[in-house]
Amino acid sequence: MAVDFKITFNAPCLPLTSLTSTPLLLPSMAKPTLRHKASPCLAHALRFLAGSFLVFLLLLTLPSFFTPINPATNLDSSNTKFDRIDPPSDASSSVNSQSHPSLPYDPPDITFYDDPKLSYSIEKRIEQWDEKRHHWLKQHPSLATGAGERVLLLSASQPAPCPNPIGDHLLLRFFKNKVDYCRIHGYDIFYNNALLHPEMFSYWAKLPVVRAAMIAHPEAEWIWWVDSDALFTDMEFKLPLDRYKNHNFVAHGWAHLIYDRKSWTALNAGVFLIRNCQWSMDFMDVWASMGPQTPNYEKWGQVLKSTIPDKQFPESDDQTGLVYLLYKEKEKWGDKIYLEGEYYFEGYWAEIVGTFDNITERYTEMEREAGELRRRHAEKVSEQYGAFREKYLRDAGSGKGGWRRPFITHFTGCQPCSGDHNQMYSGSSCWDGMLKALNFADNQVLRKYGFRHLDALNLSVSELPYDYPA
Ligand SMILES: *[C@@H]1O[C@H](CO)[C@@H](O)[C@H](O)[C@H]1NC(C)=O
Ligand SMILES: *[C@@H]1O[C@H](CO)[C@@H](O)[C@H](O)[C@H]1NC(C)=O
Ligand SMILES: [Mn+2]
Repeated sequence: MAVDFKITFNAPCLPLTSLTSTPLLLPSMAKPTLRHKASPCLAHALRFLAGSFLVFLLLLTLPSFFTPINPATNLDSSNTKFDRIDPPSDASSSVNSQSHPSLPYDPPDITFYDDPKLSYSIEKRIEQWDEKRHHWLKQHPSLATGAGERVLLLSASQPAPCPNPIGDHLLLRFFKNKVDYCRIHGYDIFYNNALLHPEMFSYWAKLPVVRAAMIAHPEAEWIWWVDSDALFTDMEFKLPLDRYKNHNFVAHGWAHLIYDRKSWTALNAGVFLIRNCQWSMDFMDVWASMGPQTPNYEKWGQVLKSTIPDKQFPESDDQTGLVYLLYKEKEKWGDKIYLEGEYYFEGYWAEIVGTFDNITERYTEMEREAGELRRRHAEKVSEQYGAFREKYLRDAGSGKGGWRRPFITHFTGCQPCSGDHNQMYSGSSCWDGMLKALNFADNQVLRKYGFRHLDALNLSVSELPYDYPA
């Protein structure tokens, strides 16, 4: 037992899928003491369960209790045909258990949550996270199925109202876009607008959120950070998670720009995927140690500025910090970090916005020729139509120069909330660009509701004709 545990503990972070076959272990010596301490809680839980069971029995004996006011609903719930079209409750069918997890069920057994020493704060180290998480999953089998692929999307903005008069409206639309994407693909989303660490402001604020979300969501394998100023401009595209199975951190970037040029724009830290595992906890500890909450913040500013020559401002920032870690500690972190440069994992808006019109035209043309893409359908089955489209996109390329819809468009430098955009751009290019991107994305969503924006910059909509664009 102890030997087994040791092996698990020493193993590097691996995708959960490769770990589910091995027994899920927690230090067995920790259990009895915790269990002992928590026994009053257990008794309480049992009483509660017994109580619930009684109520349940009572309800079973009172069928009239269930009779809905609406007879149509009653018909539905007592219709035996309904049972037959339900997917079989096969444990190997992850789709089924993912869409019907026993959400409210938390067994009374002790988990890492019951450890009073566990802290959600980024300043407290967490250890043996892989074992803790796997042990929790073992106790929540309905959530363990499919956990290796599960993604939680995270985004955030400041706690106070935006200084830019249309800032909050823009953030609302950026947020709506993320909610749309998550609903279409069955992902959970957490939007934070509290500063979790008072000193970790601005671009540093995301690290405490990612850390807390990992603990709050042991059922999620990946935490996907997407900046508030980034939006999905291809609602169909799905992350190629399989490609990242041997990695724990994914960002848009190019290795040669890190190792040859030491450029702070060699990657972008505004969108990243991070695996929910101990490696990531350790990596974030190191990454966050360059932040404003540490006594070394100023020193790190100088170190980063002197190591990364094109860094533009003296304060230590998360993105340059990441480039620095890859450059200086490549052996330590590099082989678990995937720099995705093949598609717009996130893309620079100024390079993208001008391509929307041509892309729209190409897609419209494609749909004129392919009836299967024009067919109206329920939003829930959207992914199937995204998969249909792939064969028409074989020559579309991806990323710069291609005509596939860019996956994520990032309005770096535009600062929708503060309105304090980089002087490189005119305000109107930023605002028009955002409106264009938001409508471009929204049209892909509204279509499932039968409407579309006719104008790239106009909020009004009109109904889509049947068999559009025949
Ligand atoms: C859009 O397509 C037209 C016609 O094919 C082409 O001339 C133009 O350069 C394209 N614009 C962009 C931004 O790609
Ligand atoms: C948007 O389009 C509608 C309908 O075409 C029009 O009445 C309205 O004036 C437009 N709004 C703006 C701000 O251009
Ligand atoms: Mn950003």
